[in-house]
Amino acid sequence: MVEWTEFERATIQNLFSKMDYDTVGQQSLARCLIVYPWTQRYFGNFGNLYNAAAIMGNPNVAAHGKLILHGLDRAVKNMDDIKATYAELSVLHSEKLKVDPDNFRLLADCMTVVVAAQQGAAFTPDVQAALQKFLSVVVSALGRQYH
Ligand code: ZNH
Repeated sequence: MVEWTEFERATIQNLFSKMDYDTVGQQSLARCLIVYPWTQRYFGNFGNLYNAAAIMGNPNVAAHGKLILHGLDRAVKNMDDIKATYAELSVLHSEKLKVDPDNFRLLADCMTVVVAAQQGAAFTPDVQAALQKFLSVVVSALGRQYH
């Protein structure tokens, strides 16, 4: 089981409680699709992903980014059992959606950039470390059911 310090718990709860899921979700997924165009392959039904402006303005990207953030919220609320929380979602991404698990890390990194840009000076090394640890646990849990 993953151990969390009081600081890590407080930091994750604080970051997510203040987060605008619509904005952070949309920006994180859009950045991922722009910086790593290979990830677009999973979203063939999303319409126009022709260039960065189209991706930024695409309502399907915004809606799915928000959905992913709400998915992350489940880990925030179950920090002591992220593995079990994502067991089903991991099976879905592996067996049905066939999303390469490397992509979870790419999205997590894009999200870190978005959060850091929003937080400014409040994004200290300790905060960054806590967020990175949290997202690593999420990425590992989502990749758990792949074999
Ligand atoms: Zn995912 C879906 C979450 C990442 C791709 N997702 C999904 C959902 C959720 C999620 C919740 C819904 C499900 C149902 O319906 O049941 N994701 C998530 C999370 C994450 C993710 C939390 C991280 C963090 N994904 C991801 C990535 C990708 C994806 C990275 C790629 C690249 N997903 C996806 C898809 C889908 C999903 C494709 C399906 C969509 C539709 O349906 O359309």
